[in-house]
Amino acid sequence: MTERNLRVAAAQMGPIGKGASKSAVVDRLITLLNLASEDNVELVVYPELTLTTFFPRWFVENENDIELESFFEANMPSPETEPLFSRAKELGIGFCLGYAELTKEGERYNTQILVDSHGEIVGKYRKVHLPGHEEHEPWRKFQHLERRYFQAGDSFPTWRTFGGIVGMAICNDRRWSETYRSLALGGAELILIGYNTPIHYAPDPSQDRLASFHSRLVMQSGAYQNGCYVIGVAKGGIEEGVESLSDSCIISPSGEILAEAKTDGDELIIADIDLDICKNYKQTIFDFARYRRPEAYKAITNQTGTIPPEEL
Ligand code: CDT
Repeated sequence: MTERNLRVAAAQMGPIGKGASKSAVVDRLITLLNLASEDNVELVVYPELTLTTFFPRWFVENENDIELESFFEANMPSPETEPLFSRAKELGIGFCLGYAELTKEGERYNTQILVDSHGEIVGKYRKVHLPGHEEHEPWRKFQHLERRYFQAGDSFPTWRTFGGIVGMAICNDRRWSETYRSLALGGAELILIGYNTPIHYAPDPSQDRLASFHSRLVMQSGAYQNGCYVIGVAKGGIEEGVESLSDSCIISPSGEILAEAKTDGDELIIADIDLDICKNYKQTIFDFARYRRPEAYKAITNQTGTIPPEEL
């Protein structure tokens, strides 16, 4: 069997305060990039909305509010992020970066880009599953207003790059089996997922103690059921008084964890992966072409909510 080896890293970030400048954040990203270079890493994955604090925790009435706008990027690279692109290119390292995107048409997305080792943006993904709520809900200890501040993306593209087929997903996407299956139907062998997961879940706090378990559960099963590597990368720790899950990890197509973060702060974890291992699963137990039965799965694309049998 051939080998398609890649040394990858998850660049977990600790908290980013509301007052932190983007340049200060980029300095932290470059510090992790330099560490990655010392270990000959080829691809570094940063978290969701890497450049700022997780601002959907605050309600802002006016969408043209200057502070709200300051969390978004109208250009990528921007003057503040350009040093990251330059340093990565200089080191010959690719990276994946999550940020809040403002398009020329004024649309706002929760976005992740994939940059190759020459500093070229080769892929862009816009978050499909936007969790939380649209309006201010004062009963919550903190808000989760992604549905107010972002439009939803509409597809799960994949790209031939880094010697394999790569796809991306963002945070809440990782809880939905459709995410991994859609990406795997596009051939994904490596799925890059940044996240910000507050440990307190206001609609059902009984889930709080399970935050770590659920995060691993979905990413490990997504990897195994689709014969993919998954890199899950957190912005964790206590940010503006809200504790978020760390637990960044790199998962193999067997579903096993290859590397995991030990801290709640800025930390680089590294793994050597062989993309040909995906075939062990994609060509056997999860041979889609042979075993999938889409004619039996019509409900998955024909309906969103549940349609139970009529009550007797
Ligand atoms: N960022 C993000 O998508 N976070 C959600 C939090 C739970 S829903 C309020 C997540 O799925 O981790």
